[in-house]
Amino acid sequence: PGTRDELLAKIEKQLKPKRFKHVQRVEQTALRLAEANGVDLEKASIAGLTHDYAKQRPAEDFIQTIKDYQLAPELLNYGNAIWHGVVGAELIKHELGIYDEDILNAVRHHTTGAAYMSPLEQVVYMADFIEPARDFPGVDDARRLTDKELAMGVAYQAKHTLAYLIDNNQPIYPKSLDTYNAWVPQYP
Ligand code: DGI
Ligand code: FE
Ligand code: FE
Ligand code: FE
Repeated sequence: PGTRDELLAKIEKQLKPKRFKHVQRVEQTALRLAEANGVDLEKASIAGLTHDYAKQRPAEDFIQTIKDYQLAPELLNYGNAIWHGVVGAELIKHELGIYDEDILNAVRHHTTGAAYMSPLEQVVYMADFIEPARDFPGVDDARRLTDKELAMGVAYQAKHTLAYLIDNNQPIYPKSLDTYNAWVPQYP
């Protein structure tokens, strides 16, 4: 992995300035939520910085990676929105040498969530949703709930995202539905 500066330089090379600023804000927000929830700060930092590492890669890179690492073929039915986390984690592992499965799972699940999410995964999922530049109807409710109880923030995002996707006639990745079922009835 090398030093933090080396990691930052590799991430910066992959991202346009706007996206690079976003991942730095997600890191800061993840650190704050990690501190409040007893989560490992170094893992929160690395997961926050790397979560969108693959966001600007061409579709061919993801398709090749799905084949190379024999990931679920159903992934081919989706696109960048799903690939950059799930498939991006493999690129992070092999290009950045980050083998920590806690960090990789936080990247894998940052877009869709999952039925089971470790506290680190919850922190990164929420940090991406509420980082200071996020501005959408409901973001302040999401911030307030997340500060009150991390799991309530997770439930809020799961419901909000599913409603948004349905409203926009988007395909639902099954894991997004799993997240809704696992979290929303439990933290209404
Ligand atoms: O990468 P970011 O923009 O920081 O945020 P993200 O990774 O959380 O979300 C990327 C996009 O993924 C966002 O526009 C919502 C979309 N998305 C989340 N769940 C699903 C999804 N898109 C589809 N088609 N299906 C899903 O289940
Ligand atoms: Fe993302
Ligand atoms: Fe997100
Ligand atoms: Fe993000």
